[in-house]
Amino acid sequence: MKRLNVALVGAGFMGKAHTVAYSNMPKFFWPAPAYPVLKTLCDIDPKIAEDSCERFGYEKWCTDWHDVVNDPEIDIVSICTPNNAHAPIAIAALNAGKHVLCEKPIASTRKDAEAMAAAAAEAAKKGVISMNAYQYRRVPALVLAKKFIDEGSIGKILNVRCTYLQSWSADPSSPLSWRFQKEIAGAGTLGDIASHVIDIAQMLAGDIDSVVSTVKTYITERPVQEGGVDLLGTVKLGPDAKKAPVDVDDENSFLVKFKSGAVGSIEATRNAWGRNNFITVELHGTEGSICFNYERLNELQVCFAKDPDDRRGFKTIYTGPAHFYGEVTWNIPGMNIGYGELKTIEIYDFIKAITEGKQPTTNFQVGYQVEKVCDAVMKSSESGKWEPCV
Ligand code: SOE
Repeated sequence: MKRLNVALVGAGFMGKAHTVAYSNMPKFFWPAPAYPVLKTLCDIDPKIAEDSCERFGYEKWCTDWHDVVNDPEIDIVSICTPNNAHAPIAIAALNAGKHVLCEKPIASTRKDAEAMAAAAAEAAKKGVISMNAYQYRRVPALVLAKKFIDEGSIGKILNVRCTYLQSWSADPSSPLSWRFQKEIAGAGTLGDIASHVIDIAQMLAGDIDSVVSTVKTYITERPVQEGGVDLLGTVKLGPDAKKAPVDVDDENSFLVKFKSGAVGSIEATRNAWGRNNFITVELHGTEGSICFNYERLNELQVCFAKDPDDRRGFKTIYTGPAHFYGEVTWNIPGMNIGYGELKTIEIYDFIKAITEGKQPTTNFQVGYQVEKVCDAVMKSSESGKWEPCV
């Protein structure tokens, strides 16, 4: 079996997720399209790099990403760094002929996103694959939703309502990690989580044409976390800690018009007590409706207009062996999948794209399209007007 050497850049939360997925992919998908070999782990902090190398099972570690990009042995670069490092690493890796899986949002600025999409388009001519980690569109229930839509089961889509609500930053004593700093993250909740539902909305209903938005920052300063490691609200700092300003959004809500003529709304916040990974999607069509909530990710609700008046209502389909990759994850109804399996499915699609030489559905052009919507959301929050996503 063909073997592909993987280099991971950034050993935080997402680095763990990518590693688990590379390791597990051949355990679920066998024969695998190719076997990922955990070759090099790179992190700017030498202690973290050495420790994570041992823990995750990579062969070696380094602290400078140029070393992996220049290493002829490396086939794949998985980028799990803060957002402002995505562009330099991804562009150098693509130019060096490495396949790149990059965490979302694609970049911290629109300019970087454009440059990454251009580098990916050039590299694609030589069979190099680019992918953005918009894994939620691969939840089997959402793949089923797309199947219903493509088959015409809910008719013409009229309205798409999406939310992504979390609570991990609702406590003002949660530290100021890079996710609250514009220079590093580019945006707050908008790039971090609204981007996921923008991707899902566009996958289901086609490209968004224009938006009108409101963007809010509720907690304008946070205690400074020495070392800057992103602990996603799992630590709280006391009142004596030095504070620094937050210059990104906590919450954004926007109305959207799709190119198809459908309309809808998207709302995202990380300050919603009681909501954890509350990705919801509700679509209304001329022939029915579809409803999804990630907190119950193995379920899809559907309602068909053609059902008799006294039977019409939402029914719940439990996803399992009969659905997207269900026969290879856990092939017994009701075993269910979670975040780990979802990232594994994403890695399978990535490795398959590499071996087949076909760009995946979440390639850098798609990541750039999401960025155009985010850019229009920020513009509209300042202009107070509908802004085109161009
Ligand atoms: C934090 O909001 C976060 O880790 C996001 O960065 C991820 O993209 C999301 O999947 C889970 O929450």
